Amino acid sequence: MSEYFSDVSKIVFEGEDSKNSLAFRHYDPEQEVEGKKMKDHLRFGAAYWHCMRNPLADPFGPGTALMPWDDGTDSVENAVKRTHVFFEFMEKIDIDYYCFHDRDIAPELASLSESNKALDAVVDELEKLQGETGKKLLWGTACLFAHPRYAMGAGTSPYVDVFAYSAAQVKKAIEATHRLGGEGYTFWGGREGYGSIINTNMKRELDHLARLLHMAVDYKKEIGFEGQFYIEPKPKEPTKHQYDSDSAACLNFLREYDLLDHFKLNIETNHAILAGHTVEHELQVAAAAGALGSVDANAGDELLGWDTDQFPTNVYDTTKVMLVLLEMGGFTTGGLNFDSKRRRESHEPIDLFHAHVGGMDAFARGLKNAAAIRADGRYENFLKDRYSSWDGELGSKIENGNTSLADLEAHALSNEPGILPSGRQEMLENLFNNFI
Ligand code: XLS
Ligand code: NI
Ligand code: NI
Repeated sequence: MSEYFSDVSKIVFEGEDSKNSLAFRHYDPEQEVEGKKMKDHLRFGAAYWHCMRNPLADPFGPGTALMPWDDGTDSVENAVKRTHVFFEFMEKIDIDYYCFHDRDIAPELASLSESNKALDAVVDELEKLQGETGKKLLWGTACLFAHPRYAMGAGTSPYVDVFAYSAAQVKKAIEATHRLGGEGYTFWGGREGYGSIINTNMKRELDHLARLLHMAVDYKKEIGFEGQFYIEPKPKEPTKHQYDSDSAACLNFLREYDLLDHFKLNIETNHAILAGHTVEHELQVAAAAGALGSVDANAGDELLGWDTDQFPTNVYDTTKVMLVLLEMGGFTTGGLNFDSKRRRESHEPIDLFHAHVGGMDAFARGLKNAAAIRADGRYENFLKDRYSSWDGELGSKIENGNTSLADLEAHALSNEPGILPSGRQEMLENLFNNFI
């Protein structure tokens, strides 16, 4: 394998006492937690778009990222070269999975058929590299938001030719994902929403989006693709409103259009914050519906109101995420994909390593903390106890749908609630802190 990162050797676990900034202090891939290896709990993924294609521009200035391997052209040769850089990166950072959009890995050329041909050529190379290294595709997706044709949406465009073009791109991206043995395929509706409701037929746009997803489900069956379909909620940006705004809105959409059996959710931390939720709220809503599939691991900045896609470093947050995941029994097809980018000031290639080392260590600590909280049992017991009145005869009758309002009136007349036990929020917060 060629050496594009010649100043970095393979990152290894050195333990908490290590002073080496390019070593893991907590992420020990083979260490077992709750009877499973850390790497199998966490299933880290690297995002092709942020690692290889993000120039680190912001609204006030162009990109700063140094990418000495990239000649800046739209040639297939350049695209193929990037795959080698990316695989060297994954080898050295010790990440097993990756995710891509069709247009990250291969250029968009003058016509759809040329773009398809370019995509095929790059997928050939990725297939080879996966075979040589054992790296795997967590999920693929189509970029239905960057090109000006998608300025008004893709599956929700007012224009039928745009809808058809997006369907063609989805078809091809599912094929590419299938060829690469992808464990999933994500639909993130980057512009499936509106800038203003004044020029929008919301009902018609939602009907169309559901049509697109139904066709994708049909096509998946037709070609025998067994990967999991995901929808990734996000409330806004750059739209004023996106239809897949949060977990609850996605689940409602999937139910309304009879798609719930075919989709799970891919939850992103920064999107949860934009929706006015915490990530653990979004995860719990998805998990309660049996629809928590995968996680785009990142962090937002409380003082900035947009999707800053920062690397996760807050151990408190990663602990909460890992608690939900452990409660759920862990990932099946999903993983923790770093949908995260370096700051514009962190423009050197080596910053890619620092960023991922930090994210991986933060999640390894989150995993260990969450397992310790579960082993301790006090938190779980408190919750169990808090709801224990529901475990009695009346509670079970209500939960099983065997009571009427009149029954409950009869009960209430002779059982008025007295002073309730405390919710003990502060005590529980203190308890949680003991494990951080
Ligand atoms: C952007 C989204 C995007 C999806 C994949 O905000 O997070 O990166 O994860 O299309
Ligand atoms: Ni994302
Ligand atoms: Ni995002």
